Amino acid sequence: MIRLERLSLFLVELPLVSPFATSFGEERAKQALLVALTADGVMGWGECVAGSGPWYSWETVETARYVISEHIRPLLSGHKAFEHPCDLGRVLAPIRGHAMAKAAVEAALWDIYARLQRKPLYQLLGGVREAVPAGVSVGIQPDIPTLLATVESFLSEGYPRVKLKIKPGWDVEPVRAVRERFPDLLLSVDANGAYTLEDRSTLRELDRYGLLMLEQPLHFEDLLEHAELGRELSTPICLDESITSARRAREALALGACRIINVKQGRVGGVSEALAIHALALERKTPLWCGGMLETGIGRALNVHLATLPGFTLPHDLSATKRYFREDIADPPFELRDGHIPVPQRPGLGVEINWDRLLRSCTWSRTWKL
Ligand code: OSB
Ligand code: MG
Repeated sequence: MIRLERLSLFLVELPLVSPFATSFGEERAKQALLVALTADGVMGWGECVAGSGPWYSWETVETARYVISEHIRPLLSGHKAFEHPCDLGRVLAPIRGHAMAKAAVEAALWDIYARLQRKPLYQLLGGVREAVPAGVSVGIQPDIPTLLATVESFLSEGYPRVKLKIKPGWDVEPVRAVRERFPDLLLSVDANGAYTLEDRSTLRELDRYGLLMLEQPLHFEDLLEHAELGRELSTPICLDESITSARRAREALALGACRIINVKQGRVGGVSEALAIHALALERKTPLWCGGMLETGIGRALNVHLATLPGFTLPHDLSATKRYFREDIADPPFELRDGHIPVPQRPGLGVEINWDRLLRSCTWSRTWKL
């Protein structure tokens, strides 16, 4: 039994080593809300994937801070003891939506659960690998020569798969240039919902470059138009933003809206919901991979553990720590080994908070007794 004693929130800001540009904007720093839960003297950590503004999702660090402080905290106070992290879903059920806020709390509970059993988290999740295939997500670049140089340098580090962010006006040209220069590269693209069915001729042109997948080409809430587009393309469509729960994943597969799913535990409301999507994907033989949200070492560790499950069969958006930050708030940093990220083997998430760096990058924090 896990008996919760305290809840802490930390808002941190870490500079990114290089700006990250997508179809919805550019980020120069990573803002993250971290959750710490204490139980039986053990501290467990979770990272909320909500961003500084409502661009990728309607949730933000501020909405998550509000929902956790004002709505999740009282529910935790009223139900302090947990048999298993999967029990949290029922306790938080009165709160509709706010998947990222809920997921961050659930993540901290998983960390405690595994630490109390002195086991690395992936073993308790049913993971089957000790290293997961890495991948790198390359933001929109100022020009093609810069893009080629960026891709080249990631390949020299050993990344086995490259994903290019695209948007109208930055699509066919960059994809053609990268494909001509690197004919055998595992290459995919991610539009973050920047296109409509009126752009189908552009999207059809992308079909000629042997892409692994086309990620979230259309509106973040859409399933029907993705199904229609999918019938016109040979490149598989992968959904990211549109898959907000296992229920949505079931609908998407029933409609034929995607052939691949990008799993982000934060976007779907937590690890238990991600496990439900995993079970569905195994049953439906739908390949999964683990997406990323430029997480700090806390969130990245959770993603690495989740990516060890048998249904996660494609390279992930999991890169080495130094691709994101000069100094992370958790140790040790993640490194690339033969194109893979080794899975932490110590108990729980298997990374430890570096309190010096956490407090240096912290802009706000608060602790409550539960
Ligand atoms: O759409 O996958 C995305 C980062 C922030 C928000 C959305 C996305 C991304 C990435 C980065 O592509 C993946 C990573 O963490 O390396
Ligand atoms: Mg994406």
